[in-house]
Amino acid sequence: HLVASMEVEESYIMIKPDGVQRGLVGEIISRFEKKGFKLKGLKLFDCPKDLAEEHYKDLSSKPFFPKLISYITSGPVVCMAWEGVGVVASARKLIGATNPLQAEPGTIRGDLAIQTGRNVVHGSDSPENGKREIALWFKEGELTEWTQVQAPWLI
Ligand code: FUP
Repeated sequence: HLVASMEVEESYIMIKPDGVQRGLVGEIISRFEKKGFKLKGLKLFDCPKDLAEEHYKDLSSKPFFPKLISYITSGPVVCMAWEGVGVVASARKLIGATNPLQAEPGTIRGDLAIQTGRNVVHGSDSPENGKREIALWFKEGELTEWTQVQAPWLI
């Protein structure tokens, strides 16, 4: 059927420090969990400055870069690796537009945030970046391979 021809991908999803501070961790995780994607890695983590800079290196010339780095390193983040068919684009739909005021109601940012600089969650923008970011944020042994027993009902 339809999904059989589509690629299984991985997306790096991160709850940013404002999401942790505001007590939104469970709410945000549940959106991906209920959708049916498979969680392969999860940790609460204090992000060092050099890792934040590497993660956002494509934005290093932007005027907001220093503020972005101090935001991401201002408190613990929740790092997640999610797997599934089409997970990269789907996660970005669940997350909503970068500017939360433009994000549709029903999306995480549309429901839970106001400011671009406090937009509660990150999601990889391509399958390639999904792989790159998961390798960047997780060490070997921190990711778990497992079989989702409900898969026949979800796929
Ligand atoms: P997104 O993929 O939606 O996370 O958006 P970008 O990769 O374009 O931006 C990454 C982060 O940079 C955003 F989540 C917030 C921050 N940012 C700003 O602070 N100001 C901007 O004008 C654009 C992005």
